Amino acid sequence: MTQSTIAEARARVASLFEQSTLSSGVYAGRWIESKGRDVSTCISPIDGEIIGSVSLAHTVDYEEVLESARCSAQAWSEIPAPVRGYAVLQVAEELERHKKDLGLLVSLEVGKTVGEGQGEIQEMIDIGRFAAGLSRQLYGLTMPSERTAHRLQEQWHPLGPIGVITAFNFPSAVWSWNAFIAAVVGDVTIWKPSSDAPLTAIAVTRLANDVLSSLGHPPVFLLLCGNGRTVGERLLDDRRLPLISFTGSVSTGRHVATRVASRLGRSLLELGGNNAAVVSEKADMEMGLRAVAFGALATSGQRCTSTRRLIVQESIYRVFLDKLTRLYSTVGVGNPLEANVLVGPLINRAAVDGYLAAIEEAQKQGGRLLCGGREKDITQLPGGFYVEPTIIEAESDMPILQQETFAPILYALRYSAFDEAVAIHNSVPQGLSSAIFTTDLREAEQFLAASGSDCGLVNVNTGTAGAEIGGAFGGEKDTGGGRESGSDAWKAYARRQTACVNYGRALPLAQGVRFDID
Ligand code: UN1
Repeated sequence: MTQSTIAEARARVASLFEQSTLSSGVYAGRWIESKGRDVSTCISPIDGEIIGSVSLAHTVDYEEVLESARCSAQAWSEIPAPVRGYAVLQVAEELERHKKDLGLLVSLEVGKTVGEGQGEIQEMIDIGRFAAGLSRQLYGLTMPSERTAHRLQEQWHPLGPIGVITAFNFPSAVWSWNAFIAAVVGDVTIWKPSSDAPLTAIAVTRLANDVLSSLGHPPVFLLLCGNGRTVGERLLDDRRLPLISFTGSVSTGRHVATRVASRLGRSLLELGGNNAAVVSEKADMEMGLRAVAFGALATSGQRCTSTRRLIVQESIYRVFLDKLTRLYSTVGVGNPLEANVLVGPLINRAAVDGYLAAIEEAQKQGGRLLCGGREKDITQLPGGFYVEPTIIEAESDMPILQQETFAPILYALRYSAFDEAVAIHNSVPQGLSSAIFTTDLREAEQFLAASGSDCGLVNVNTGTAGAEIGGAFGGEKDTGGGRESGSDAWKAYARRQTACVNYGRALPLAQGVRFDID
């Protein structure tokens, strides 16, 4: 069963690649040949087996990608935005045609369940459709001028080529949040995917540019697989890229922000979350249980939006934790390609080590293990990276609570008064996503108020993970302040220009200043 699902998935995704063995990881408007390039081997976290290999960018390839981006940016910016939007829509439709295979590729490459792999592709399709609509709505404001016969108006121009650096956990969706929105604005994206997920990036890049080329457009979705130290650092320092979008850890994000700022470039950061769900005694408990389980366990706790802290009112604490622990014991952990499995592997060995270290540290600090806590051996998949979903009873002053561990570890805390719940909730350096479960309008509104949750995303009676693309996505504090995806996040990819036109015959000056030369 296990082996056959994996073999079946591997056979299906093979159709997404031109070659079954070595794929080029660099697209500069043409796929750069692999000869003489370093090669990276791709391992599936499901069974530790090799699923492909990818050639990485050489120094000369970097320059070719940048040059291609410059040419494309020129041509693409001259195409009307609604025409660009139509092209992005066609890319979305193509992704939909390949949704099943692409989703399986995501599952094979990063270990998502089949449903989550498909969801990842759906997220790209959704943002593509959103971007197409947006392409007719890149509105600039018109302001009344204080001067006679003057027009004052803002317009939004493309930035040109931009860099997008993504993480393994959303190996294509987060790229599309950036790339599709940037494309309708008129930018060209140079994508550096995670070294743990280049195959998904290659497959998506191929499909997207083939669609553009069939419509007679230039390639605007360029790809640069390579390691962080060479390719990543060059992107950060490259003055030809006015914007670098980065998704990843807080510590790397700090480095990205500093480097990009030192050349006065802009960075768009989507860094760690350390998200909490508050469960009030007035919650719909069943709803809370399901949402907390999804938030903590989906993608094996490897989302920026994963629920890591659970803050429960003391009068229902014991009952809620008992029910949650029971729920955890029923959750299937193992091969994510199998139907009854909800928790797949972690991405690699280092992630398993990080999980084990965090649990040991939490226990040293006084945490009490309620369930899980160990690596999990799946007999048929000895090479996979599986761990047990874990709940640890904690105290709010334990230092480990300040830290994000990308694994299914949930720290349970209790509170007595509502204000205390909010204080515990806000007591971490990160500020991405938050949730409250309550049927009490006052509590819900207090959580939504300025003095409530300090995060970029706030949810009432739905969990911290699983945001829709229509809203702006991102967080405060150490999460980095960036906003991507929906709403008016498109403005980050554009150059705002304030235009003032005098259509009169006199030259009145602003603020009534006089400068009479004669
Ligand atoms: C991430 O983990 O970087 O809200 C993005 C969610 C997904 C996106 C997560 N739609 O969980």
